[in-house]
Amino acid sequence: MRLLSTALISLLITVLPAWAISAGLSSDQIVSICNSQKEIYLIDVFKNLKPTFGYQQDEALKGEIDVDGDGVHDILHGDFVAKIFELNNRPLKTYGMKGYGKTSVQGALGDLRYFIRSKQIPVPGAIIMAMSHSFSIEKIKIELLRDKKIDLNFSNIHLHSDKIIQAIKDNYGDSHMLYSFFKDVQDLNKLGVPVMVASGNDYSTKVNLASLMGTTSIGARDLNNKVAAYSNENSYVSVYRPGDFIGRKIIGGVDINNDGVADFSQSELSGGQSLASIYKSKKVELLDIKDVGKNLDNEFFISSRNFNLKTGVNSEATLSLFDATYGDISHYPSNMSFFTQRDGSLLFNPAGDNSLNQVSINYGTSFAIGNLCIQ
Ligand SMILES: [Ca+2]
Ligand SMILES: [Ca+2]
Repeated sequence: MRLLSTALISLLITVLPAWAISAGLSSDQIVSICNSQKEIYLIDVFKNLKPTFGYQQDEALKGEIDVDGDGVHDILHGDFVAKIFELNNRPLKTYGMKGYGKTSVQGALGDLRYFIRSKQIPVPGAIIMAMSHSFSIEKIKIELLRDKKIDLNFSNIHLHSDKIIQAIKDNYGDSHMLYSFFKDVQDLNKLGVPVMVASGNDYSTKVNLASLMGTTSIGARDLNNKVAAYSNENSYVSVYRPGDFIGRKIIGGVDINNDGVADFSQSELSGGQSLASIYKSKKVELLDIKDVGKNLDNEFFISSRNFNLKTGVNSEATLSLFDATYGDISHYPSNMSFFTQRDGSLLFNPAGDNSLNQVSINYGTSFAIGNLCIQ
C-alpha cells in the first residue's frame, strides 16, 4: 500500500468539495451552544404550543402523543419535544410546520435560512429537526447508487455521503426535496448555524438520510444509560441523549420526568381511564385477540398503539413518497408494552420499579433531541 504524505493528505482535505461531510458537532461543541445566549430553533408540528413562527395545528387535530395513556392522543410531537427543553430550562424558539409533507419540512428550513440571511432574526446557535428519512443500506445501494456491489455499511457510510447526495441530484434532480434540504443545510452551515437531526428509530436497520447532509445526528440513550435499542447507531451519530419518558399520573396531571411535579395538566389531556389500569391483572388469554398485538412471547401491545409501533419499526421511505406522506417521514415507535406475569396477567411496568402510577411511555431519538442540552 502506498502511504500518503502529510502534505498530500492536507492537500486532499483542502480540495474536498465544499459539501464534503463533516462528522457533526462534538458533545463539547453542543454544550457550548447550549450555554450560549444564542437561540435554538425547533422545527416541528405543534398543537398546544403557539410556535414563534409558522403554523399552529388546528385544535381539532387529534394529536400523536398519548401522555396519560388512555389510548387517546393528547398533543403533537413538537409539543412534547418543546416540553423536554422547558424541563431542562433551556429557552427554545419554534417553527411550526403545517404537516409532514415535502414542502413543510424543507420549506420550514428554507424559511429560517431566509430569515437569518435577511437578518430578520439573529444568527441562532442551532436549528433542530426531529424528522427521519429512513433508508436501509440495501435501498441506498440499489435505489440511489444503483450499485449492488459497493462496500457500504453503517460504519463507513460517512465516507460515501458525497456520492449518495450526488446520486440524489442525478437521479431526481436538484429541486428534489432532499437535495434542497441538503443545500439549505450547507448554506446554514456557512452562516454558522449547525442543523441537528434525530438519528432515527429504526433499531439500526436504516439510516436517516438527513444525517448525510452535513447535519449533526443525535441518538438516544435508554433508562439504563445505554444506547437505546431503537436508536439508530451509525458513523454519523456522535452524541446520545436520554430519549425515554415514562408518564406517571400524579395529582394535577402527568409527570414525565419523575420529579413529582406534573408537566402536563389534566386540562391538556384526554383524561380517560389509563390502559395500564384497564388491562392490569387481566389474563391475556381472556382478551379479544383483535385488541392485542403480540410481539415477543410474553410482550403484548394494546391495539391503539400498534399502528405507531409498525410505523416506527417497519416503514421505509422511498424518494417518491416525500410528497405527502406521514408515516414515511415520522418514526414514532412508542407503544404500551405490557408483559405477562407468571400467572398470565398483564403488567405495564416500563420503569421497572413496579410503581402503580405509570400510565405511558414515549420514547425516540426525537425526544432525545429535546434533551440536547443535558449531558
Ligand atoms: Ca390521552
Ligand atoms: Ca415533572
